[in-house]
Amino acid sequence: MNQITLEQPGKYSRTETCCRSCGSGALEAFLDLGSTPLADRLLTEKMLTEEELTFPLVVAFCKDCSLVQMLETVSPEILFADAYPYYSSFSPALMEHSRKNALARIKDRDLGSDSLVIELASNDGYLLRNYVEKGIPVLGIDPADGPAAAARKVGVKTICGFFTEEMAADVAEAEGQADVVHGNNVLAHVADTNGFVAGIGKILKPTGVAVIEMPYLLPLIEHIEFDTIYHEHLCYFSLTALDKLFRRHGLYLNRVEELSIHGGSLRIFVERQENVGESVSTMLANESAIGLDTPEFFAEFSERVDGLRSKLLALISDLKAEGHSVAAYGAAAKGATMLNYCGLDTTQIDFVVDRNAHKQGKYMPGAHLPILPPEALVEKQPDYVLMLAWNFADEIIAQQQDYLAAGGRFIVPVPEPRIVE
Ligand code: JHZ
Repeated sequence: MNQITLEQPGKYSRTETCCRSCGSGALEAFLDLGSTPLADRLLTEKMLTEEELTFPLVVAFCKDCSLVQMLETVSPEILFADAYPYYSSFSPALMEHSRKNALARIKDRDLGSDSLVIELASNDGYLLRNYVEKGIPVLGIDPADGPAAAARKVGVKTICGFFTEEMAADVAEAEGQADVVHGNNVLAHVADTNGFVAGIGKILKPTGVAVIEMPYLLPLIEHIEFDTIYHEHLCYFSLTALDKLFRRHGLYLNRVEELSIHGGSLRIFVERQENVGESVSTMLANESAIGLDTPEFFAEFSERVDGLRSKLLALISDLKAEGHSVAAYGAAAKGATMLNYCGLDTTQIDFVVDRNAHKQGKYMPGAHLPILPPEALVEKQPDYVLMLAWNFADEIIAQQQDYLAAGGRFIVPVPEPRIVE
């Protein structure tokens, strides 16, 4: 694993002064969540005694192109290489969502054995395996070796590396251009936003389509999903900001769908010819009407985040004062932001459970909660469980009927803390 030591602060991050998309200097910071450890850098027992290096979590709005963005860029080698613990295949709901996505594209685009589907950030092959099953050639690209190895095991040809404009030219030459390019929850993660988008243009056939998903800024703000803010997420996209970004590279957002996954996401359909459909023009008009493209829209967000924290801390402190025990569900990256921003640790919360075997046996960054398998909920029967993976709350609550039947309760923290019995 890459070692981050306190002797080397500054070596692994830089603070941006210009917009990641348009290069303007007109950035206005509107949220400061303090300085936190890296959300997916889970700790081994040995690392618990070492001091953790933290990085600022400050978010700004670009007054020129409307892009909401993180000011700090942590080196991708540190964020995504060795020991990256996120494996997409642990969520049945995400698997189903991805299967439907692949089947729809096969139909829409009439894909067959002479087509090519490329996925950027293909993780453990959770999406491309659906094309492989239908005999459609695929290529996955992902920088994390653990998930890339898992993808190969399920028959997904995978290049382990960071997708860049240079890699795009090599891939197009060696493999040909793609009929469909997928990129789910990756655009916000890349430090060279423009290079990545230019690369998509290079690997896409003239008649091809890029189908890209990312969390949507509007529900993040409306539902106070502040915990989805962490160092891996450099951009928080509105359709307005996306449209400007892709147009700069001769690519057009012709269609958009709103999805409920990850607390509210967008799926954009990008092509090399301009043919903007009603779904896009309507959403752009709505963003402009509500002011999502103005700094005023974000003016009270920081206070609302503080308000959520106060309510959650008051609830947990009352429960503890009444003698109740509290655990948590989901060693999610967003869980790290929730715990660390709220200052919750092992003094209030005994442990966290997670189905991902790669996370079990480790500890949450900053908060140091031990990560146990989900069976620990029924074994230990804590009185309350803080739902850190609230985006999968319905699915998880359905799985935890035995815990609930024995008197257990969940605390769902966003958009405001509520108890589910
Ligand atoms: P989950 C992820 O963020 C990863 P995270 C990434 N940073 C990204 O961009 C966003 O999504 C969009 C577990 N779980 O996916 C699995 C169960 O244990 O919301 C995960 O560890 N049982 C690339 O990490 C965690 O919960 C279950 O039944 O914030 C959920 O993490 C289910 C459904 C999940 O995201």
